[in-house]
Amino acid sequence: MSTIELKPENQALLERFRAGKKVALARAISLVEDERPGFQDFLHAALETPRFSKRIGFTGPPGAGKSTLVSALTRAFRDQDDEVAVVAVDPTSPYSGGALLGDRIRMNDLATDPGIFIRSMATRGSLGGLATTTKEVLDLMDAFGFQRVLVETVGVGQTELEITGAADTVVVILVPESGDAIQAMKAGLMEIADIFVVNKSDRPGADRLVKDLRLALHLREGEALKDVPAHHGVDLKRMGVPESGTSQDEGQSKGPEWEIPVLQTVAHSGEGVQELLEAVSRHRAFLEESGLLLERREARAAGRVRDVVERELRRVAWDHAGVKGTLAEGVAGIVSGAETPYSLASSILSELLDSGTK
Ligand SMILES: Nc1nc2c(ncn2[C@@H]2O[C@H](COP(=O)(O)OP(=O)(O)OP(=O)(O)O)[C@@H](O)[C@H]2O)c(=O)[nH]1
Ligand SMILES: [Mg+2]
Repeated sequence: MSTIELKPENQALLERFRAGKKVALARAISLVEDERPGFQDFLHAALETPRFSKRIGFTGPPGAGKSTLVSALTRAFRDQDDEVAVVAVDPTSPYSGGALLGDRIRMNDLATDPGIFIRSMATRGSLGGLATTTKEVLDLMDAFGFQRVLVETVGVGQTELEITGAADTVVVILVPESGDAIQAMKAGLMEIADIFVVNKSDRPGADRLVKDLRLALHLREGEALKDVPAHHGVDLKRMGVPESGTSQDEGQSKGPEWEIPVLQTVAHSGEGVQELLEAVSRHRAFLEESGLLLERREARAAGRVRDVVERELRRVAWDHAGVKGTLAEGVAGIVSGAETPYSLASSILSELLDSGTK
């Protein structure tokens, strides 16, 4: 791996970052968020020695109690002496472009503990999706050496599904008000949840939702098995053999299985938090024993590479002087009918490919 020489100020920052200075971490995050000169080199240097936090993602509808639950878990992890980073990812408001929610304030009581680092960030780019920058910030948290990184994202439709790519364990938080299990199924939450939590279990309807979810999970499992041929299309979450483990499965190792638990919590009183903590540990053990942890890390790495390549391609394309000219000159032709967006795009692509990538 090539060692890149950093700008002197970034080198100094890297040294303080490696020495575990929280101020340096905060600076490094700004460097990355603002995409300041040399930020990619900085990330390269910071990630050269791989380090992995135990990452847990929390997603669910607005107001489900995600932050309250994350706070409670953070306290529990601190009791085990783990250093914890919390990243709260807010959706970009289509109206103001700013962060909608002030999680930092709600988590204030944790902010004085030096073993806790809290960062709120607004997503940029696609609504609710995890921006490349967010993933880079999470990588920085790993590199800094936190034992735990907790990521909170607001589920606002399909877009929360990206949390699977960023976390080892995904906790989906639902509340009695958030609708029934069918809705959860439709929203794709069954596919991403490693653990379901029904929070606000002090409210009516919680038991019902728990029952529905358990039933839906069982049905889904039944459906999945019915369609699964012996060696293909096996749900990765389940890694390996169907429950019945018939003789058709010879040749396939009988790996451990994960049954998605449905837990109940009352986040603000701490009820159920211990059970959640245990479920998270069990899932961790499962990830390690099944080999799924490695698989998820590799999938995440592939995604990160794609992100970086795409960002660079975009930059190279739109910074290219020739391309700028072709675009500026060509648009009038589209309006007049001499060109179409496709013919102009094709000229631009030829221009880029002919000139290499610089
Ligand atoms: N009754 C009840 N209220 C709760 C529970 N957990 C959280 N709350 C309250 O629900 C409100 C929202 O809690 P948050 O933790 O901010 O929820 P969130 O999911 O992080 O919200 P956003 O980040 O805004 O989407 C707060 O007023 C909490 O005190 C619970 O178990 N029962
Ligand atoms: Mg929140």
